[in-house]
Amino acid sequence: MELSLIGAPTDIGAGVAGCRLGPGALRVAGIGRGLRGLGCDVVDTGDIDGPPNPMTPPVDGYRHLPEVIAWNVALRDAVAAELASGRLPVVLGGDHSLAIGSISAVAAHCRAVGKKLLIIWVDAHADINTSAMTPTGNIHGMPVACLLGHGPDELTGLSDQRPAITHDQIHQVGLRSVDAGEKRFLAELGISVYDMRYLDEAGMRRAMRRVLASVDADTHLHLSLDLDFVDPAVAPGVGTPVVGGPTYREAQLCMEMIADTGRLGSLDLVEVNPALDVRNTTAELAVDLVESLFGKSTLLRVTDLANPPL
Ligand code: 4U7
Ligand code: MN
Ligand code: MN
Ligand code: MN
Repeated sequence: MELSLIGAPTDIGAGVAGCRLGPGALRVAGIGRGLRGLGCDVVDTGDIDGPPNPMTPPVDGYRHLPEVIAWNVALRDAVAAELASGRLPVVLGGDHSLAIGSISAVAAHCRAVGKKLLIIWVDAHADINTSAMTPTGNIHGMPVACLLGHGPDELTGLSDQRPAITHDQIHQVGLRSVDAGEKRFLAELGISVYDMRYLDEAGMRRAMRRVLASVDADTHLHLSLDLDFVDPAVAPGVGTPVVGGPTYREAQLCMEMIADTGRLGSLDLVEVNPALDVRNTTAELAVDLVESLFGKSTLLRVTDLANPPL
């Protein structure tokens, strides 16, 4: 597997500063070393550039819109370049607004090469706010809406077509903090959501079996991994922690089941905030999860997807 790490050191879309330090923390935690240890060919392309965070209040429902656009244009181009050279981009965020640029590039690439794109959005939040319903104006709470065509033209138009993706191309897993407007919008759009209530009752395994049911040889899986997905007792270094998340083991299972498909094509690692962390715990957790995602397992295990274990 040929991977390219792309650092995007910004918290331009977040409410709390600090995840601009995420790429460095992930490197210190050994993201490159861990993936090379699994036999991957890893190139660290360094960090992309963008404007500083002015920490100003929202204007017309958006905080830092011009700066968010600049970062996402740069990331879109960097991700597109790696995909074009046949490498799997691993975005080291940075806040989750970066998924707009990242997934816009992935969606265009999939259309160009004739692959089916499926996005797994793993998060405590739905990130489907618009400027009319956002409680904060923070654009890291809006990437899903933007990718589906609801948002400012400069962000909804970053792919080869608008909208970049359709509602049936995304599954959300781990949600437990969804704003009132988002609840209505999720239902209206018919988005597939496996929230914590579902995971409590049916389990991570059943959720992921359903998420991955349509995956075939022509599928490109994109994982957008917001570290606030994991319970804050395990992942304290995030700007918007929400109690009641998946355990370490449940998060690992989620990654392992994606790994078993062999169809992962691109990855966002976002919302790690080293300024709020305890001894780089959250970046180290992210590296752990990513190792599972790229095939680390306890035993030599061969999974027969046609005949899964009960
Ligand atoms: B993250 C929030 F209001 N919904 O829109 C908002 F609760 O990328 C939080 O998932 C968004 O971490 C969290 O600001 C964005 C808020
Ligand atoms: Mn989140
Ligand atoms: Mn977000
Ligand atoms: Mn998020």
